[in-house]
Amino acid sequence: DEPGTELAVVSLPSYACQRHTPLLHHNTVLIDALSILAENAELSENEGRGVAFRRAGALLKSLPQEIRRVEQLRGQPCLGDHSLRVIKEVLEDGVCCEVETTKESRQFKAMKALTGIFGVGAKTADRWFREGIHTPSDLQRSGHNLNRAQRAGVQYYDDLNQPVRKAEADAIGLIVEKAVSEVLPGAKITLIGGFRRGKETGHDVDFLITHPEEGREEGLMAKVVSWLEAQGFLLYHKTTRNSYLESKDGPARPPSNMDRFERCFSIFRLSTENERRITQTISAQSTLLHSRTEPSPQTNDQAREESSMLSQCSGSRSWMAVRVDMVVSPYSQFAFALLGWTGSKLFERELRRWAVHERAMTLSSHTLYDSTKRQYLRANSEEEIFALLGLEYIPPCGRNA
Ligand code: 8DG
Ligand code: MN
Ligand code: MN
Repeated sequence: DEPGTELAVVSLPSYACQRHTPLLHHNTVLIDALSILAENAELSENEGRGVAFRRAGALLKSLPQEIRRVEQLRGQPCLGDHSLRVIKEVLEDGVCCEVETTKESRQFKAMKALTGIFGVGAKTADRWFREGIHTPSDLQRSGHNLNRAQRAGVQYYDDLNQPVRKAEADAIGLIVEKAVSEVLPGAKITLIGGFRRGKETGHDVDFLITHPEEGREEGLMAKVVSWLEAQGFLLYHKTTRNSYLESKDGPARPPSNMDRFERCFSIFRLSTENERRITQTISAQSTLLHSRTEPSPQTNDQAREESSMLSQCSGSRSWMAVRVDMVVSPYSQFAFALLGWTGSKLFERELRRWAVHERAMTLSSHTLYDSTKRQYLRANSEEEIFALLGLEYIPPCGRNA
Protein backbone atom coordinates (compact mmCIF):
# COMPACT_ATOMS: atom_id res chain seq x y z
CA ASP A 1 0.00 0.00 0.00
CA GLU A 2 1.08 3.52 -0.72
CA PRO A 3 1.63 5.51 2.43
CA GLY A 4 -1.29 7.63 3.52
CA THR A 5 -4.08 5.64 1.89
CA GLU A 6 -5.20 4.21 5.22
CA LEU A 7 -5.43 7.60 6.91
CA ALA A 8 -8.88 8.16 8.26
CA VAL A 9 -10.43 11.39 7.05
CA VAL A 10 -11.83 13.65 9.73
CA SER A 11 -15.56 13.15 9.87
CA LEU A 12 -17.37 15.92 7.96
CA PRO A 13 -20.58 17.64 9.07
CA SER A 14 -23.67 16.10 7.51
CA TYR A 15 -25.42 19.11 5.93
CA ALA A 16 -23.79 20.27 2.69
CA CYS A 17 -24.36 23.88 3.83
CA GLN A 18 -22.00 23.24 6.78
CA ARG A 19 -19.01 22.45 4.57
CA HIS A 20 -17.20 23.65 1.47
CA THR A 21 -17.96 21.68 -1.68
CA PRO A 22 -15.46 22.75 -4.33
CA LEU A 23 -15.94 22.40 -8.07
CA LEU A 24 -12.79 20.29 -8.42
CA HIS A 25 -12.53 17.32 -6.13
CA HIS A 26 -10.64 14.05 -5.62
CA ASN A 27 -13.17 11.29 -6.18
CA THR A 28 -14.56 11.81 -9.68
CA VAL A 29 -14.98 8.12 -10.59
CA LEU A 30 -17.02 7.38 -7.45
CA ILE A 31 -19.09 10.54 -7.82
CA ASP A 32 -19.84 9.80 -11.49
CA ALA A 33 -21.14 6.35 -10.51
CA LEU A 34 -23.40 7.77 -7.79
CA SER A 35 -24.60 10.54 -10.15
CA ILE A 36 -25.86 7.96 -12.68
CA LEU A 37 -27.95 6.29 -9.99
CA ALA A 38 -29.18 9.69 -8.75
CA GLU A 39 -30.14 10.70 -12.27
CA ASN A 40 -31.92 7.41 -12.86
CA ALA A 41 -33.89 7.81 -9.63
CA GLU A 42 -34.85 11.37 -10.58
CA LEU A 43 -35.94 10.27 -14.06
CA SER A 44 -38.04 7.53 -12.42
CA GLU A 45 -39.55 10.23 -10.19
CA ASN A 46 -38.10 8.63 -7.10
CA GLU A 47 -37.01 11.89 -5.52
CA GLY A 48 -36.04 10.51 -2.12
CA ARG A 49 -33.70 7.96 -3.61
CA GLY A 50 -32.23 10.61 -5.93
CA VAL A 51 -31.51 12.92 -3.02
CA ALA A 52 -29.85 10.09 -1.06
CA PHE A 53 -27.40 9.42 -3.92
CA ARG A 54 -26.83 13.17 -4.44
CA ARG A 55 -26.02 13.64 -0.75
CA ALA A 56 -23.57 10.74 -0.83
CA GLY A 57 -21.91 12.21 -3.92
CA ALA A 58 -21.71 15.66 -2.33
CA LEU A 59 -20.05 14.22 0.77
CA LEU A 60 -17.36 12.68 -1.45
CA LYS A 61 -16.89 16.02 -3.23
CA SER A 62 -16.09 17.64 0.12
CA LEU A 63 -13.38 15.12 1.05
CA PRO A 64 -9.83 16.53 0.92
CA GLN A 65 -8.32 13.35 -0.52
CA GLU A 66 -8.89 10.45 -2.85
CA ILE A 67 -10.58 7.42 -1.28
CA ARG A 68 -8.89 4.08 -2.04
CA ARG A 69 -10.64 1.79 0.45
CA VAL A 70 -14.18 1.94 1.69
CA GLU A 71 -12.93 1.66 5.31
CA GLN A 72 -11.54 5.18 4.99
CA LEU A 73 -15.14 6.39 4.95
CA ARG A 74 -16.01 4.98 8.35
CA GLY A 75 -17.74 7.58 10.50
CA GLN A 76 -18.72 9.81 7.56
CA PRO A 77 -22.36 10.95 7.36
CA CYS A 78 -24.62 10.84 4.27
CA LEU A 79 -23.46 7.40 3.11
CA GLY A 80 -26.30 4.87 3.17
CA ASP A 81 -25.88 1.13 2.65
CA HIS A 82 -26.70 1.37 -1.03
CA SER A 83 -24.20 4.16 -1.72
CA LEU A 84 -21.50 2.37 0.29
CA ARG A 85 -22.11 -0.80 -1.71
CA VAL A 86 -21.68 1.13 -4.96
CA ILE A 87 -18.51 2.83 -3.69
CA LYS A 88 -17.02 -0.48 -2.51
CA GLU A 89 -17.72 -2.16 -5.84
CA VAL A 90 -16.17 0.68 -7.86
CA LEU A 91 -13.08 0.73 -5.62
CA GLU A 92 -12.62 -3.05 -5.84
CA ASP A 93 -13.70 -3.82 -9.41
CA GLY A 94 -13.31 -0.49 -11.18
CA VAL A 95 -17.00 -0.45 -12.09
CA CYS A 96 -20.32 -1.08 -10.37
CA CYS A 97 -22.66 -3.54 -12.00
CA GLU A 98 -25.83 -1.62 -11.20
CA VAL A 99 -24.36 1.57 -12.64
CA GLU A 100 -23.26 -0.12 -15.86
CA THR A 101 -26.64 -1.82 -16.30
CA THR A 102 -28.41 1.49 -15.71
CA LYS A 103 -26.23 3.37 -18.20
CA GLU A 104 -26.91 0.75 -20.87
CA SER A 105 -30.63 0.40 -20.24
CA ARG A 106 -32.98 1.46 -23.04
CA GLN A 107 -35.22 3.24 -20.60
CA PHE A 108 -32.44 5.34 -19.05
CA LYS A 109 -31.05 6.28 -22.45
CA ALA A 110 -34.47 7.19 -23.81
CA MET A 111 -35.45 9.15 -20.71
CA LYS A 112 -32.21 11.14 -20.88
CA ALA A 113 -32.65 11.88 -24.58
CA LEU A 114 -36.29 12.94 -24.16
CA THR A 115 -35.84 15.04 -21.01
CA GLY A 116 -32.92 16.63 -22.85
CA ILE A 117 -35.62 18.40 -24.87
CA PHE A 118 -36.35 21.80 -23.32
CA GLY A 119 -39.91 21.76 -21.96
CA VAL A 120 -40.03 17.98 -21.41
CA GLY A 121 -40.06 16.63 -17.85
CA ALA A 122 -39.84 13.10 -16.50
CA LYS A 123 -43.61 12.53 -16.55
CA THR A 124 -44.03 13.39 -20.23
CA ALA A 125 -40.88 11.53 -21.23
CA ASP A 126 -42.08 8.43 -19.41
CA ARG A 127 -45.45 8.53 -21.17
CA TRP A 128 -43.74 8.83 -24.54
CA PHE A 129 -41.27 6.05 -23.70
CA ARG A 130 -44.20 3.71 -22.98
CA GLU A 131 -45.56 4.56 -26.43
CA GLY A 132 -42.28 3.47 -27.99
CA ILE A 133 -40.82 6.95 -28.46
CA HIS A 134 -37.13 6.83 -27.52
CA THR A 135 -35.50 9.77 -29.30
CA PRO A 136 -36.34 13.31 -30.43
CA SER A 137 -36.55 11.96 -34.00
CA ASP A 138 -39.09 9.32 -32.91
CA LEU A 139 -41.02 12.16 -31.34
CA GLN A 140 -41.00 14.26 -34.49
CA ARG A 141 -42.17 11.27 -36.57
CA SER A 142 -44.93 10.46 -34.04
CA GLY A 143 -46.84 13.62 -34.93
CA HIS A 144 -47.55 14.35 -31.25
CA ASN A 145 -48.91 17.77 -30.48
CA LEU A 146 -46.15 19.66 -28.69
CA ASN A 147 -46.50 22.84 -26.69
CA ARG A 148 -44.57 25.99 -27.60
CA ALA A 149 -41.66 25.25 -25.26
CA GLN A 150 -41.32 21.68 -26.53
CA ARG A 151 -41.42 22.79 -30.16
CA ALA A 152 -38.54 25.17 -29.45
CA GLY A 153 -36.83 22.36 -27.54
CA VAL A 154 -36.97 20.03 -30.54
CA GLN A 155 -36.00 22.77 -32.96
CA TYR A 156 -32.87 23.82 -31.06
CA TYR A 157 -32.12 20.39 -29.57
CA ASP A 158 -28.52 20.14 -30.73
CA ASP A 159 -27.52 23.65 -29.65
CA LEU A 160 -29.25 23.37 -26.29
CA ASN A 161 -27.46 20.11 -25.54
CA GLN A 162 -24.07 21.72 -26.11
CA PRO A 163 -22.55 23.08 -22.90
CA VAL A 164 -22.62 26.89 -22.67
CA ARG A 165 -19.13 28.29 -22.11
CA LYS A 166 -18.20 31.13 -19.77
CA ALA A 167 -17.28 33.43 -22.68
CA GLU A 168 -20.77 32.91 -24.11
CA ALA A 169 -22.32 33.57 -20.70
CA ASP A 170 -20.35 36.83 -20.49
CA ALA A 171 -21.44 37.83 -24.00
CA ILE A 172 -25.08 37.26 -23.07
CA GLY A 173 -24.46 39.14 -19.81
CA LEU A 174 -23.50 42.24 -21.78
CA ILE A 175 -26.59 41.96 -23.96
CA VAL A 176 -28.88 41.63 -20.91
CA GLU A 177 -27.03 44.49 -19.21
CA LYS A 178 -27.60 46.67 -22.25
CA ALA A 179 -31.30 45.72 -22.35
CA VAL A 180 -31.74 46.47 -18.66
CA SER A 181 -29.94 49.82 -18.79
CA GLU A 182 -32.00 50.85 -21.83
CA VAL A 183 -35.38 50.17 -20.19
CA LEU A 184 -34.54 51.11 -16.59
CA PRO A 185 -31.38 53.10 -15.90
CA GLY A 186 -29.81 52.19 -12.58
CA ALA A 187 -31.03 48.59 -12.63
CA LYS A 188 -28.37 45.99 -11.89
CA ILE A 189 -27.81 42.50 -13.20
CA THR A 190 -25.90 39.69 -11.49
CA LEU A 191 -24.75 36.42 -13.00
CA ILE A 192 -26.13 33.63 -10.82
CA GLY A 193 -26.46 29.81 -11.07
CA GLY A 194 -23.51 27.60 -11.89
CA PHE A 195 -21.36 30.34 -13.44
CA ARG A 196 -21.43 32.28 -10.17
CA ARG A 197 -20.15 29.13 -8.46
CA GLY A 198 -17.14 29.18 -10.77
CA LYS A 199 -18.25 26.60 -13.32
CA GLU A 200 -16.65 26.92 -16.74
CA THR A 201 -19.67 25.51 -18.57
CA GLY A 202 -23.37 25.24 -17.86
CA HIS A 203 -26.64 24.06 -19.37
CA ASP A 204 -27.92 27.65 -19.34
CA VAL A 205 -27.07 31.18 -18.16
CA ASP A 206 -28.92 32.62 -15.15
CA PHE A 207 -29.33 36.31 -14.26
CA LEU A 208 -30.83 38.16 -11.32
CA ILE A 209 -32.05 41.72 -11.94
CA THR A 210 -32.92 44.34 -9.35
CA HIS A 211 -33.08 48.11 -8.82
CA PRO A 212 -31.80 49.90 -5.68
CA GLU A 213 -35.07 51.85 -5.40
CA GLU A 214 -37.70 49.43 -4.13
CA GLY A 215 -40.67 49.25 -6.49
CA ARG A 216 -38.82 50.47 -9.58
CA GLU A 217 -38.29 46.84 -10.60
CA GLU A 218 -42.02 46.22 -11.03
CA GLY A 219 -42.91 45.26 -14.59
CA LEU A 220 -39.24 45.32 -15.55
CA MET A 221 -39.15 41.84 -17.07
CA ALA A 222 -41.78 42.59 -19.69
CA LYS A 223 -39.82 45.66 -20.80
CA VAL A 224 -36.51 43.82 -20.92
CA VAL A 225 -38.10 41.04 -22.95
CA SER A 226 -39.66 43.50 -25.42
CA TRP A 227 -36.33 45.21 -25.93
CA LEU A 228 -34.51 41.91 -26.46
CA GLU A 229 -37.21 40.68 -28.81
CA ALA A 230 -37.15 43.87 -30.88
CA GLN A 231 -33.39 43.49 -31.26
CA GLY A 232 -33.81 39.92 -32.52
CA PHE A 233 -32.08 38.30 -29.55
CA LEU A 234 -34.92 35.97 -28.53
CA LEU A 235 -35.83 32.69 -30.20
CA TYR A 236 -38.25 31.76 -27.40
CA HIS A 237 -39.43 33.26 -24.12
CA LYS A 238 -42.01 32.59 -21.49
CA THR A 239 -42.45 35.26 -18.89
CA THR A 240 -44.13 34.59 -15.57
CA ARG A 241 -45.31 37.55 -13.55
CA ASN A 242 -44.64 38.09 -9.88
CA SER A 243 -47.25 36.22 -7.85
CA TYR A 244 -45.64 36.97 -4.50
CA LEU A 245 -47.92 39.83 -3.46
CA GLU A 246 -51.10 37.93 -4.30
CA SER A 247 -50.23 34.86 -2.28
CA LYS A 248 -52.48 33.95 0.61
CA ASP A 249 -50.40 31.25 2.23
CA GLY A 250 -47.63 33.54 3.48
CA PRO A 251 -44.41 34.51 1.74
CA ALA A 252 -42.21 31.97 3.47
CA ARG A 253 -44.23 29.06 2.19
CA PRO A 254 -44.54 29.22 -1.57
CA PRO A 255 -46.01 26.09 -3.19
CA SER A 256 -43.19 23.54 -3.59
CA ASN A 257 -39.83 25.24 -3.92
CA MET A 258 -40.84 27.48 -6.77
CA ASP A 259 -40.61 31.12 -5.88
CA ARG A 260 -42.81 33.91 -7.09
CA PHE A 261 -40.49 36.39 -8.72
CA GLU A 262 -41.10 37.84 -12.13
CA ARG A 263 -39.06 35.57 -14.32
CA CYS A 264 -38.36 34.59 -17.87
CA PHE A 265 -37.28 31.25 -19.29
CA SER A 266 -35.82 32.00 -22.68
CA ILE A 267 -33.73 30.86 -25.60
CA PHE A 268 -31.30 33.47 -26.90
CA ARG A 269 -29.98 33.73 -30.40
CA LEU A 270 -26.32 34.42 -29.75
CA SER A 271 -24.42 35.53 -32.79
CA THR A 272 -21.01 33.90 -32.69
CA GLU A 273 -19.62 36.95 -34.48
CA ASN A 274 -21.13 39.13 -31.78
CA GLU A 275 -19.67 36.92 -29.07
CA ARG A 276 -16.17 37.22 -30.47
CA ARG A 277 -16.48 40.97 -30.67
CA ILE A 278 -17.91 41.25 -27.17
CA THR A 279 -15.22 39.02 -25.71
CA GLN A 280 -12.61 41.27 -27.31
CA THR A 281 -14.41 44.26 -25.91
CA ILE A 282 -14.35 42.78 -22.41
CA SER A 283 -10.63 42.08 -22.59
CA ALA A 284 -10.06 45.62 -23.79
CA GLN A 285 -11.69 46.75 -20.52
CA SER A 286 -14.23 48.87 -22.29
CA THR A 287 -17.96 48.44 -22.38
CA LEU A 288 -20.47 47.73 -25.07
CA LEU A 289 -23.09 49.81 -23.35
CA HIS A 290 -22.32 52.93 -25.34
CA SER A 291 -21.44 51.42 -28.66
CA ARG A 292 -23.88 51.20 -31.52
CA THR A 293 -22.99 47.84 -32.91
CA GLU A 294 -25.88 45.53 -32.11
CA PRO A 295 -26.64 42.91 -34.72
CA SER A 296 -29.41 43.90 -37.07
CA PRO A 297 -32.90 43.01 -35.92
CA GLN A 298 -34.21 39.72 -37.18
CA THR A 299 -37.61 38.16 -36.78
CA ASN A 300 -38.16 34.75 -35.25
CA ASP A 301 -39.32 33.41 -38.59
CA GLN A 302 -36.11 34.48 -40.28
CA ALA A 303 -34.11 32.92 -37.47
CA ARG A 304 -36.05 29.69 -37.78
CA GLU A 305 -35.51 29.52 -41.50
CA GLU A 306 -31.84 30.16 -41.02
CA SER A 307 -31.67 27.49 -38.33
CA SER A 308 -33.10 24.76 -40.54
CA MET A 309 -30.91 25.83 -43.44
CA LEU A 310 -27.83 25.84 -41.28
CA SER A 311 -28.55 22.46 -39.77
CA GLN A 312 -28.31 21.07 -43.29
CA CYS A 313 -24.94 22.63 -43.97
CA SER A 314 -23.39 22.63 -40.52
CA GLY A 315 -19.95 24.02 -39.94
CA SER A 316 -20.84 27.48 -41.17
CA ARG A 317 -23.03 28.55 -38.26
CA SER A 318 -23.03 32.24 -37.48
CA TRP A 319 -25.17 31.93 -34.35
CA MET A 320 -26.22 29.50 -31.66
CA ALA A 321 -29.26 28.96 -29.45
CA VAL A 322 -28.57 29.35 -25.71
CA ARG A 323 -30.93 28.82 -22.76
CA VAL A 324 -31.14 31.89 -20.53
CA ASP A 325 -33.08 32.32 -17.26
CA MET A 326 -33.79 35.81 -15.92
CA VAL A 327 -35.33 36.67 -12.55
CA VAL A 328 -36.33 40.08 -11.18
CA SER A 329 -36.26 40.65 -7.44
CA PRO A 330 -37.24 43.66 -5.32
CA TYR A 331 -34.15 45.18 -3.70
CA SER A 332 -35.29 44.24 -0.16
CA GLN A 333 -35.28 40.55 -1.13
CA PHE A 334 -32.13 40.64 -3.24
CA ALA A 335 -29.87 38.78 -0.79
CA PHE A 336 -32.39 35.96 -0.45
CA ALA A 337 -32.89 35.76 -4.20
CA LEU A 338 -29.13 35.73 -4.78
CA LEU A 339 -28.63 32.92 -2.27
CA GLY A 340 -31.63 31.01 -3.62
CA TRP A 341 -30.63 31.19 -7.27
CA THR A 342 -26.91 30.58 -6.99
CA GLY A 343 -27.42 26.86 -6.25
CA SER A 344 -26.43 24.17 -6.48
CA LYS A 345 -29.88 22.61 -6.26
CA LEU A 346 -28.67 20.23 -3.56
CA PHE A 347 -26.97 23.05 -1.64
CA GLU A 348 -30.28 24.99 -1.68
CA ARG A 349 -32.17 21.95 -0.47
CA GLU A 350 -29.67 21.45 2.33
CA LEU A 351 -29.93 25.09 3.41
CA ARG A 352 -33.72 24.82 3.69
CA ARG A 353 -33.45 21.48 5.51
CA TRP A 354 -30.93 22.96 7.94
CA ALA A 355 -33.16 25.99 8.53
CA VAL A 356 -36.25 23.90 9.32
CA HIS A 357 -34.72 21.05 11.31
CA GLU A 358 -31.90 22.80 13.13
CA ARG A 359 -33.23 26.35 13.54
CA ALA A 360 -37.03 26.14 13.25
CA MET A 361 -36.82 28.68 10.43
CA THR A 362 -38.25 28.72 6.92
CA LEU A 363 -35.90 29.90 4.20
CA SER A 364 -37.09 30.85 0.71
CA SER A 365 -35.73 32.99 -2.10
CA HIS A 366 -37.79 35.86 -0.62
CA THR A 367 -37.37 35.73 3.13
CA LEU A 368 -36.30 33.94 6.29
CA TYR A 369 -39.02 33.29 8.85
CA ASP A 370 -38.22 32.47 12.46
CA SER A 371 -41.03 30.25 13.81
CA THR A 372 -39.87 30.61 17.39
CA LYS A 373 -39.79 34.44 17.37
CA ARG A 374 -42.70 34.47 14.91
CA GLN A 375 -41.06 37.08 12.76
CA TYR A 376 -39.38 37.60 9.41
CA LEU A 377 -35.65 38.25 9.60
CA ARG A 378 -34.16 40.88 7.29
CA ALA A 379 -30.80 40.55 5.59
CA ASN A 380 -28.83 42.69 3.17
CA SER A 381 -26.23 40.14 2.16
CA GLU A 382 -25.68 36.41 1.84
CA GLU A 383 -23.20 36.65 4.74
CA GLU A 384 -25.99 37.97 6.98
CA ILE A 385 -28.31 35.12 5.99
CA PHE A 386 -25.69 32.49 6.86
CA ALA A 387 -25.15 34.26 10.18
CA LEU A 388 -28.89 34.32 10.93
CA LEU A 389 -28.96 30.59 10.21
CA GLY A 390 -26.02 29.99 12.56
CA LEU A 391 -23.82 28.80 9.71
CA GLU A 392 -20.26 29.63 8.73
CA TYR A 393 -20.34 31.63 5.46
CA ILE A 394 -19.80 29.43 2.42
CA PRO A 395 -18.82 31.45 -0.68
CA PRO A 396 -20.43 30.54 -4.05
CA CYS A 397 -17.39 28.46 -5.13
CA GLY A 398 -17.94 26.23 -2.08
CA ARG A 399 -21.59 25.57 -2.91
CA ASN A 400 -21.00 22.99 -5.64
CA ALA A 401 -22.75 20.20 -3.74
P1 8DG B 1 -26.10 24.63 -14.85
O1 8DG B 1 -27.12 25.55 -15.43
O2 8DG B 1 -24.74 25.19 -14.89
O3 8DG B 1 -26.18 23.28 -15.44
O4 8DG B 1 -26.43 24.47 -13.29
P2 8DG B 1 -27.14 25.49 -12.34
O5 8DG B 1 -26.99 26.89 -12.83
O6 8DG B 1 -26.72 25.22 -10.96
O7 8DG B 1 -28.65 25.00 -12.44
P3 8DG B 1 -29.97 25.76 -12.90
O8 8DG B 1 -30.94 24.68 -13.26
O9 8DG B 1 -29.72 26.80 -13.93
O10 8DG B 1 -30.51 26.43 -11.59
C1 8DG B 1 -29.84 27.49 -10.95
C2 8DG B 1 -30.42 27.72 -9.60
O11 8DG B 1 -31.71 28.25 -9.71
C3 8DG B 1 -30.56 26.42 -8.80
O12 8DG B 1 -29.90 26.55 -7.58
C4 8DG B 1 -31.98 26.27 -8.51
C5 8DG B 1 -32.54 27.63 -8.78
N1 8DG B 1 -33.89 27.56 -9.29
C6 8DG B 1 -34.38 27.04 -10.45
N2 8DG B 1 -35.71 27.21 -10.50
C7 8DG B 1 -36.04 27.83 -9.37
C8 8DG B 1 -37.24 28.27 -8.84
O13 8DG B 1 -38.28 28.12 -9.42
N3 8DG B 1 -37.17 28.89 -7.62
C9 8DG B 1 -35.99 29.07 -6.96
N4 8DG B 1 -36.00 29.67 -5.78
N5 8DG B 1 -34.86 28.66 -7.44
C10 8DG B 1 -34.88 28.05 -8.61
O14 8DG B 1 -33.70 26.51 -11.32
MN1 MN C 1 -27.81 27.47 -14.71
MN1 MN D 1 -31.37 27.99 -14.90
